[in-house]
Amino acid sequence: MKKHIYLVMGLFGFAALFTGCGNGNQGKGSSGALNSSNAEKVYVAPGEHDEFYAFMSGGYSGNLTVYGLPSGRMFKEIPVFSQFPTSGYGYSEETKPMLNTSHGFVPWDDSHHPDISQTNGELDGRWIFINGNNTPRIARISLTTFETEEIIEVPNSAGNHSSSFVTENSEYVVAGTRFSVPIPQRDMPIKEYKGNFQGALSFISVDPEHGHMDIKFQIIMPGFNYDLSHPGRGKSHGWFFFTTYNTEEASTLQEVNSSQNDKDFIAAINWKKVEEYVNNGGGTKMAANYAHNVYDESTHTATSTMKKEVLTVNPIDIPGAVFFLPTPKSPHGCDVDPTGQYIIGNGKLSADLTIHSFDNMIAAIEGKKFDGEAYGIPILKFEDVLAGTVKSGGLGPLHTEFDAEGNAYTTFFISSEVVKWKLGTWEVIDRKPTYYSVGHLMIPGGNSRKPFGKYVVALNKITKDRYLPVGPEMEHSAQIYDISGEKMELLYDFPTHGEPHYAAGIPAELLAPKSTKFYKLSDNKHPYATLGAADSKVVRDGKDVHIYMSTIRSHFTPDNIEGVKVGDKVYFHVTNQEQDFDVPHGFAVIGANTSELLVMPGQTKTIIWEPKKVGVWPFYCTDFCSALHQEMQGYIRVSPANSNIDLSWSLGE
Ligand code: RUQ
Ligand code: CUA
Repeated sequence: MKKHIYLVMGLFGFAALFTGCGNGNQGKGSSGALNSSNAEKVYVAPGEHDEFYAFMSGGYSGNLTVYGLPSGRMFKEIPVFSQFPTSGYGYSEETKPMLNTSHGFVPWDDSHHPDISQTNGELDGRWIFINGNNTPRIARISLTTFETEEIIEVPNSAGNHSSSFVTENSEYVVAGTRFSVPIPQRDMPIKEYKGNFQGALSFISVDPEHGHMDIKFQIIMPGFNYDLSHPGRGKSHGWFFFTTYNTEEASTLQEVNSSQNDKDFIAAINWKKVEEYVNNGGGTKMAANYAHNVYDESTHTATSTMKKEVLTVNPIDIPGAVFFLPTPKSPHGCDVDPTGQYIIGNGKLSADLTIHSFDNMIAAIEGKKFDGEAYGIPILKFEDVLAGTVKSGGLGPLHTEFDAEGNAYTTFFISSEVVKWKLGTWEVIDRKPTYYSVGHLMIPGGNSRKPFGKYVVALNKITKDRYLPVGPEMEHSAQIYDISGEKMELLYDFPTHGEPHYAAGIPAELLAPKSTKFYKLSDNKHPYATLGAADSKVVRDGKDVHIYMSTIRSHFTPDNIEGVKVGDKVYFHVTNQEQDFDVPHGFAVIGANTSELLVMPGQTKTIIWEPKKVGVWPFYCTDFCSALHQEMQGYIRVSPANSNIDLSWSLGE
């Protein structure tokens, strides 16, 4: 035990060395002032477009941000798991259901790993998935509208971290639990964790046409922590690999107690076998309660449905479906190379990288060469599955990505560097410092069969002196390196929003041409849509007042409304009549307790306003839409609760 404490302390002491003050000089010293050719490599001239899109997870912001590479310019924040005042997402009546869960309305989450849908192991640019880590959920975002279209909650899960990675033809998006829990949840002593808590690995099917998600099955695994995962590809398509830690099943002081075992496991799951088993009627239906939220583009409205059942499977009921590969020192990243042959486990507390061979694994399974079992799951022999070890010389390896030339790039958190090494020979080719404490990294297409190479982006956890200080917290810092040559070259730093845990990059030409410009008004099926100014009206239904409002440059119809009373609940249903690219209108009314709206062309959005004071109150457009934007305004008169003023409104005649 003591030895382990010293090891941990030693590592963090070393970390302090690398992340301590004084690093400013190191930064300037080793990268040098950017030479002009480096500057040219990231310079995208005014009006020119970037070569790649980069989707950065927002971490504790709960969202997803879109950047251009190589410029590092941020284009958009896509709200996913968190309310977003900028557009009214999660505030408007149409989008509130997106944040519904079995715990009620959850307006925030911690988003982690974005992954783009694939066909034949290559990025197809249809959707991007991302996981909510805190209240376990998986979201699907359209890469034509860049809007969140669907969120499914994951029951029996907690700390949804080894997620959301897609199989080679987007058959499944996979979600694994980081924290094991009692399944089903129940009241029990925490110290009875060992042998009683379990970890669910969820396989969520993706409808090939519309992308709709459904939990096909959950594998109920032993009570370890399932940290990260990646699908097999090519020859290993049909398998999925998960790193585990805390195979000790410690429930207290994990920092020490879950670092006891010399090796934890990579769990190898033959999901095709499990799929066959459940298709033949295998598995047990378990009562559950989880939300499935779907946004309908034609009504511009989300609905939330509670699902009541999930299909669970016990891995020991399916011989040949699940195996454990011993992997040193609490592995974090679990990455599979583009050929599908190598499975890389990065032991956080190790200096070396462990690379397993898929062929060796299959041979060992066929030869039944097991080294015991854990809860009935066969453990393969480390030596039998090992393909090689990278003697990196770095400390704290986390994540690995790949280029198209047979090279791998691994981040080292503690020694703050990216190390480039060769698959098959395991030799280190190059290493470059990062500023500082890099977590994930991303190469466009770098976790598919077809990496695009060219750049690697390091997603650093600590920023410190890289930018002008802005108080105690700095935005995280990404760094882009040119990887087209033998040696990596640092090109540029740029800030990212929230804490990017992973990112996904894709050539711009695969997305830009199909990006939605506006929604067709004639396709708008919203029940409160106002399809022309002449349809504008105000309707009272008891204390509810529905305002069917249309907007077009530069007026609201109706613009003046009377007959509303204190105690009413006023619904502003705002339809944007524009049929042109990039002309949203905003809507804000004084004293609104939710937010404003930002309504895209052809769209209808609703906010509720509950006036508490008598008076004449203005509303206006918040988005500077035309030269007469400032004139885009109106008034709503609020009379005492007992007044008998009739509803009336003006249509600008
Ligand atoms: S984690 S810094 Cu959430 Cu992906 Cu490894
Ligand atoms: Cu519409 Cu400003």
